[in-house]
Amino acid sequence: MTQLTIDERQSALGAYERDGYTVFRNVIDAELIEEAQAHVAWLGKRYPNLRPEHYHHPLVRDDAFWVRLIADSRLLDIAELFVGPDISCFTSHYVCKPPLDGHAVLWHQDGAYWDLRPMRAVTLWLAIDHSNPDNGCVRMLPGTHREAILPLEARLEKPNMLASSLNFERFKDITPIDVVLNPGDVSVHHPHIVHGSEPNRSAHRRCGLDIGYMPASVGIHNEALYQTPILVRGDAPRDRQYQPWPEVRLGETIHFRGDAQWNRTAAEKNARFQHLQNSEDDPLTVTSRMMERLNSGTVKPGAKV
Ligand SMILES: O=C(O)CCC(=O)C(=O)O
Ligand SMILES: [Fe+2]
Repeated sequence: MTQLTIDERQSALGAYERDGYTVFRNVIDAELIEEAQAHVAWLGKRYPNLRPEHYHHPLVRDDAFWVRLIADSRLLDIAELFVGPDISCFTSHYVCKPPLDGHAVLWHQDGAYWDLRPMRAVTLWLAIDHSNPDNGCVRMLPGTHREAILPLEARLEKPNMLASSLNFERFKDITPIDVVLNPGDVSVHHPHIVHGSEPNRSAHRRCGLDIGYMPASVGIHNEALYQTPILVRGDAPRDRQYQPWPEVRLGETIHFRGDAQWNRTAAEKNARFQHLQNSEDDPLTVTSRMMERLNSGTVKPGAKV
C-alpha cells in the first residue's frame, strides 16, 4: 500500500506524463543510504577488476542486501504508481562514477536495450551520493518519452558506459534538464525518454542505483543477459517463474539492519511463487557478457544501425 498522498501521486503522475520523468525527495533514510554506500565499497573489494560504473544486475542474484534494497517498500510504493501492484525487478545496476575519471553515459533510451514484451517498465534512480552537474548527474530531455525507440549507434571513440548512443541530431534544440539529487532522493523515468550523463571530472564520487521494475506479467527476452526477474511485490501470474530471494550467506552480502530476520522473510516469499533454481551462469560471467555485448552492440537484436 502506498504511503504517498493523493496529491503527491497526482502531481508525480502529471509530471511523468508531461515530461517523461519526475523526482521524489527524501525517499530513503540516511541509515539505509549508509548501508548502500558500504555495499558499494564491499562490491569494489569483491570485484576489483570491474569498473564501478558496471556493478550490473547479475551480481544481485545471491546478494540479500541488494534484494532488500530493491524490494524496499518506499521504492515499491513509487514503482507501483507506474507499473501497478504486481511488480518484478528485471535489472538493477549501481552506476558509480569515481572521482576524476567517471565515465559518461551517452544519450540513450533505456528501452533501446531491453527486449520487454510488452514494453511496460519504469526506471527508478536512487541517489546514493549527491548528484549534480559537477559530478555528472543524469540529464533528461523532457518530452522525448513520446518518441518511438530509435536505433543505436556504436560509440567507441571515448569512454562511455553503454558504448553506444542514439543519433542526437534531432534533439539538439531541446534543453537538457539536470536532475540534481541528494542521497536518498529518487528520480523516475520512462523507457522511451532520451537521457544521459557527462563524465565525472570532479573530486566527488557520483553513485546511483538504477532499478528497472515492470509489471510481473511482462517477459524479458534478451538472451542470456538479464537474469530471471525477481518478484518484489504482489502476485505472480501462474505461468511465470522468478528467481528466488537469496538467503543471507556469509561472504555473499554485507551486514545490514534486519539481516538476522532476513532468511525467514526470504523463505516466506519463496514459498509463494514458482521459482527457478539458479541454473544460469555465475553472476560475474553474465556481467562480463553484458559488457562485451554492450561493446559489440548486440544487447538487443536489431537495436543498432
Ligand atoms: O547513472 C547514469 O548516469 C545513467 C543512468 C541511466 O541511464 C538510467 O538510470 O537509465
Ligand atoms: Fe538509462
